[in-house]
Amino acid sequence: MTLRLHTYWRSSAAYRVRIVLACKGLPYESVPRHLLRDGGEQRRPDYLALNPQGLVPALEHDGFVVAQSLAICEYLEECFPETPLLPAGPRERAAVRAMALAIACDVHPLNNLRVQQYLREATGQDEDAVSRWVRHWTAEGLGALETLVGRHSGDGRHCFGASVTLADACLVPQLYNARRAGLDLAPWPRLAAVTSHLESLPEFAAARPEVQPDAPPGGG
Ligand SMILES: N[C@@H](CCC(=O)N[C@@H](CS)C(=O)NCC(=O)O)C(=O)O
Repeated sequence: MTLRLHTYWRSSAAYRVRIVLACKGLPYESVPRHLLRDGGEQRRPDYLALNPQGLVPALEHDGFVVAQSLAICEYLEECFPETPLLPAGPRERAAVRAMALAIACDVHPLNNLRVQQYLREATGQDEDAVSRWVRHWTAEGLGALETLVGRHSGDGRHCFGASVTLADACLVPQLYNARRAGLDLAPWPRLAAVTSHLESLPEFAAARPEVQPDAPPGGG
């Protein structure tokens, strides 16, 4: 059995999948796709043949290719159900998915590289305007998530209940992005506490951008 993850060290969508792979104890090969070099390796024909969207991550599993981080995570959950990352009941699963999707569908896409590039290059926004855009949409999404985690966390250390779920695999990379964008996490104490606990777990540590094989020395 072989798993190959097309990834970029700083991609928060790939980071979600790396967390899930680590939580499930699945060894995999990393295939780095540098998102900035030469106009973006994710836009090269060989990669577009795998993922016509030209976005990382994509996963190859014994020749089967799947893109979209949450589709990948759900696929892994179904193929490798040990260490489940979704709870048992339909309502509980829906609650976890709703938090994961709030990040993956409503926060992350607005702040993605190609969106920021479009704002700069096609609409002529300066760095300050682009940063305000990123911070605005991130803060709005995280504010709602703070309330949801207050409702669903069982121990103040996980988004839902008292064990790691798909929502946690989405939260930690998004807070990594929020810190990169210069946001102060003080308005979201629950999210900060959950993230601080999760980042101390070996599975989450192994998925960190700075320890990936394609990370530049010193973490960029
Ligand atoms: N919804 C997709 C988003 C994937 C995505 O946007 N990936 C980013 C990196 S985090 C990317 O490849 N960006 C390249 C670009 O914008 O050109 C997923 O969850 O996999």
